[in-house]
Amino acid sequence: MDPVTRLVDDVEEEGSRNHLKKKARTRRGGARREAPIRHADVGVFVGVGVVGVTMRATLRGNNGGLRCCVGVGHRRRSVRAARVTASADREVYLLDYGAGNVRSVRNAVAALGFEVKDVKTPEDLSEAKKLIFPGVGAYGSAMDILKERDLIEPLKEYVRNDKPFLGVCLGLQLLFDGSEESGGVEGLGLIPGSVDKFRGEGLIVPHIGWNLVNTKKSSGLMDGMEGERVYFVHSYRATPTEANKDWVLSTCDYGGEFIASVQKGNVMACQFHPEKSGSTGLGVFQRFLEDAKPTGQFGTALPVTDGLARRVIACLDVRSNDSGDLVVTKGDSYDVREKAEGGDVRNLGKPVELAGKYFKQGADEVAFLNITGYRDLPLTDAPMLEVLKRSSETVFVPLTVGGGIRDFTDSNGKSYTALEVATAYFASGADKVSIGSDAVEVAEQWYASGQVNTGQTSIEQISERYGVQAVVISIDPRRQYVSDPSQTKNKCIKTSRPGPNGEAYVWFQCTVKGGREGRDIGAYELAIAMEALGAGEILLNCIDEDGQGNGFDHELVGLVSDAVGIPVIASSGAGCPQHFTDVFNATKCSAALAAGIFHREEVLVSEVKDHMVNNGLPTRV
Ligand code: 1PR
Repeated sequence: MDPVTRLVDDVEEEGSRNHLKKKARTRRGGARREAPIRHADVGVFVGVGVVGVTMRATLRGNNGGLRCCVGVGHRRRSVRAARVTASADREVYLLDYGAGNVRSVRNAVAALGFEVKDVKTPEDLSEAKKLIFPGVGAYGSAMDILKERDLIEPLKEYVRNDKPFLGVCLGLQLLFDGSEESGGVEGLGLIPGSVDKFRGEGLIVPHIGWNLVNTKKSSGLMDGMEGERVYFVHSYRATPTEANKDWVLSTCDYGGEFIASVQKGNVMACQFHPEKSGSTGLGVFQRFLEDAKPTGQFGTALPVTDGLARRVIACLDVRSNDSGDLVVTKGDSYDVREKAEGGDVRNLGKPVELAGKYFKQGADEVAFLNITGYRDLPLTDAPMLEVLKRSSETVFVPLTVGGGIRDFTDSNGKSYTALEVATAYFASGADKVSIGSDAVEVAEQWYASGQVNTGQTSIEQISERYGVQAVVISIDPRRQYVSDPSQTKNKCIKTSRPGPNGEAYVWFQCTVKGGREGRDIGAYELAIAMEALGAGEILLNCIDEDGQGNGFDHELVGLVSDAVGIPVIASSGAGCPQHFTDVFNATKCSAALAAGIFHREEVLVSEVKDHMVNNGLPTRV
């Protein structure tokens, strides 16, 4: 059977809960359920069934070409695909130079029925008939690693020989003459032009999220993608010029036009991440792998200036319950135990299963927070790593993981750095790591030492190695009321919800260890320090609103999103779809996150998206 049609999964209507609750069946037949993951017996679960793949990828005739129908959950997409060569070689080489999450690329390629072979030596490149170069991390370190491995000349030769090549993200940027990143670095020099930082008054950088592209010419890679959003995450970009115009395949608009993909002959590259762009992105990989030919049908350039979708993120707070199973839990103001005395940790489901469910419902990202990570060492917390590995097999949108990312010394006196912990998470399938308690400690020291960047903090080290876009700061603030701003050194605002004694002002106190300890630093001050140290995004929780369903705290979200130029994710308090549109309209936040309403199935992610579309917000559907 054709490997693509093998991937087909019937997604069927089920029950009264409508078009959205679908039953997944794997290609082997029966539904596969997630086994409990325990700390004691991790190894048992390696290779055990995972949540059913529900990609729909069928090929049908269409005007002499083929029509590729790729769908996820209820959001079936029917896109005109380029002609596909049935006899394409089923092997592809991957140039993984060990920086960042390449697991998802491997998983996407495998899901499409191709075998991945690794480029380890320059000789491998001469063997390769098809090559994917998924560049992740910072430009400077990528070029350094390629140089150390003697891969620069063989790579240039491969491209000059017009052999099938697909670069992804940094894999596109490295083709250019050089980059402003890492203090100015020379690239492979195969495409004229330099890669520069996004700039613009009020522009939020990094450019993170789902944006629209304007295709400039027909190609096997991108024909049929008009109107589809793809996932970008980057701070630097190449722009179209007279010198590189014969390379430009598509552009995107974010503070001005930049290059979204290039193609000349068999050499192609995308600034966006196909492996993180759901079914649309898998279609891109599929067309590259299957040697798709241009159809002549491609998207007309739309005058899109606000194409970047507001993101909807599903969050899974994960911890062990009293029986040792790793479960998704959910608190009320961070209390995750049932109300009865001696109550158990609330168990709202299994992490891999729920992540798969939210992907199918259309979540733009999924976040896992290991809420007891502050007291465990994630490097020995294999279940969490296993959750990531298994989720990344079926969830083709970005995964963030947080909890316990800090320097750590174990009971044997062995020390681990936060960078090592983050590296383990990236290697297991995380695209971003989120840092909570450690960020507070770092910010306190940063202010105490006169706001000097030492290069030694977890935030600096991880963003230096993996890029700023990979570092999220999770803030756990609690409202503190004062009757006069002089009563605190932290940034206060006048509040529309006065305190218990009628206090008219509020500041948002940072906490550590899951809200157990308050510190004398506000969310505003923390966010500013983190941006200065190289964080790429703020995940802004709110202990007061967590689990309450009363809506996001607009005062908090407004304060922080006005203070920084990096994306802010509003979190805590969502109770209905309107709360999402409210926070997007009232503040500059780039994304909104919810947990409880999704876990309890009170609201589906897709219902939030529908509401956003109906209210005119740029939305990925
Ligand atoms: O401090 O680096 O080890 O990271 C620990 C991480 O775990 C932090 O990101 C911290 O936010 C999180 N965390 C710690 N304790 C809890 C808890 O709930 N007891 N959960 C916790 C954070 C908040 C959100 C939640 C939203 C949306 N949970 O993630 O999902 O509030 O909920 P809602 O839509 O139901 O209102 P470190």
